[in-house]
Amino acid sequence: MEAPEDPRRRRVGLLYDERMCRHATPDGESHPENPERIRAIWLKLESEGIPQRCVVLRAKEAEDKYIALVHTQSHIKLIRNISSKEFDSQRLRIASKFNSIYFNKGSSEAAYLAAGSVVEVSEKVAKGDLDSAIAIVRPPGHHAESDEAMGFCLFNNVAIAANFLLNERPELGIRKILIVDWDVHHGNGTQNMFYKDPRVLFFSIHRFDFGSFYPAGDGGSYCMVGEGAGAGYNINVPWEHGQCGDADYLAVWDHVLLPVAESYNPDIILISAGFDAAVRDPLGGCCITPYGYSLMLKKLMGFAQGKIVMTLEGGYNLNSIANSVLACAKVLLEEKPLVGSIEVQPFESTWRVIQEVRHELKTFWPALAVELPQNVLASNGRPCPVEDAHGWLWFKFAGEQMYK
Ligand code: X5A
Ligand code: ZN
Repeated sequence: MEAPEDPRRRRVGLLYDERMCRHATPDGESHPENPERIRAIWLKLESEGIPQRCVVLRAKEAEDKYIALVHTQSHIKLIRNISSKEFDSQRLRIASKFNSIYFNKGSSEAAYLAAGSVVEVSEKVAKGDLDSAIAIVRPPGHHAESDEAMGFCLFNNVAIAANFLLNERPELGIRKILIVDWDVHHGNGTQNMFYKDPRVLFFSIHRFDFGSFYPAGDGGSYCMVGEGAGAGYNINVPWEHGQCGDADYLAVWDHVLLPVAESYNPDIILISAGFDAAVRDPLGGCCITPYGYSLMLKKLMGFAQGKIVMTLEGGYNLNSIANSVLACAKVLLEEKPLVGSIEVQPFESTWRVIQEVRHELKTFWPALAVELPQNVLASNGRPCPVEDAHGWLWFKFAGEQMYK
């Protein structure tokens, strides 16, 4: 006889599907957004016995009518057809019209599976069939605009799922969605799709470097607070430089995100969980540790009755992303109390950014109106470990050029 299920045990959905590995560069050129990313994550979880403790799901293709909630017909048509034979000779030329995009024979299917997977797990979490879920998908989604593939993203997976819950499943009672985008890049596509929509509070924390970091421009600035009915429901936390790590992110959690989440009281949280702000990521230049990610996630579990869907976005160091997702899976499974410590203080620039964001948004969120106490602000910049081409770790201060 089977042991009765522990009623307190968390039901965590875990979605992975090898078919999403078929999206790859057309001639095998190396690329950071490659199939090994999701394989590495899955292998790591398997080696730690995580799938056995989760509800494992396979991917399902999204229906066009759900994709059409956020994308134009012409964009859907392009992604649907790009992998067909007739497009064989045109794929390279078409991809070159977009910013940081490649296509091959597997791209269409992978794009539909990624979007459909996030819809699927979001519906199950919204229903209560699952407490929370992790969707290990690619291609990623948060740069995709309604009529444009961009930044390795074809369909905006998380935006499609959010709109699906709001518009197609009103009976599930999801009226307010918090999207937390902790990918190191600004989630421009998601921001634009919900810019006037108060039913979605979009929060993105990203490297900005005064507008020079990808996707560059003014979109990721803290001045972008939403428009019309959506005013106050778009929050950007733009880092001035790289090297931000656990202490910086947690300071923003404590002094921006959590007070707002508390007032907003979301019905579900969707995380655009890129892991390219992880230590040793080749693109991000930040240094969040697996422990940092687990704390960031744990602090969000206090909202929306723990209804959380994590969706992979970027993240390009295979070891870093695998260990970070593992740490997050353990948090969702409520394995044991978190152990670890954060040795360093936030950068001075972090406090500056936090104060700017609070100032910009305090008319919408009274919890942000109080001045931060002086003792909280009194801290100094500190070095951050960075790896050189030979695998050596160096300590480098913000704004300092690495010795060559
Ligand atoms: C999803 C993601 C990054 C695109 C960088 C292009 N995209 N240079 O992390
Ligand atoms: Zn990214």
